[in-house]
Amino acid sequence: MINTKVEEILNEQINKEFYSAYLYLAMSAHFDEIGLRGFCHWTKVQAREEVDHGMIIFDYLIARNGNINLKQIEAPQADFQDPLQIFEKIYEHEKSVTSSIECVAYMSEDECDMATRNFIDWYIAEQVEEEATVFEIIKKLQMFGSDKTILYHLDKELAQREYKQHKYA
Ligand code: OFO
Repeated sequence: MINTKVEEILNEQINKEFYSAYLYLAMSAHFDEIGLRGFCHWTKVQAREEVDHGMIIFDYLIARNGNINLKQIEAPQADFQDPLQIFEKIYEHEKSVTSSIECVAYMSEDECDMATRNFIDWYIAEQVEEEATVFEIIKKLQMFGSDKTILYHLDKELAQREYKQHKYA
């Protein structure tokens, strides 16, 4: 049986991961509208990964005989601007998710739940990767975003992203 405080923070984290999926889907729809198909694809793949992140915690809680307490998912914003502003928003969002994952790590340690402390390490590494990937795209957009030809090529590059399902083993 899992510690109740840890159970609660993991349920909150499931909600945050599904909210992330909603946010990326809203962005994907915007990119579709403005004809940036590669950006649309990239954010849609990210949305699928976020659903995986939520599901991994869901499966982990069940494996630990914890209670699932699904909360309401907030609606994401629907009005977006140019790709650079959107990716800056993504970066801020991912930094906040990193902080909440770190809170899960702290709480697991505080409550001497070493299984969850070990489990959450995968998320800590994942956040480092996500922040780095997003920051890389921001740098490209900052340097070349106003050049439509380069934006076109960046759109082609983002269209190459492949979805790989993340699972709780
Ligand atoms: Fe789940 O990694 Fe982004 O939010």
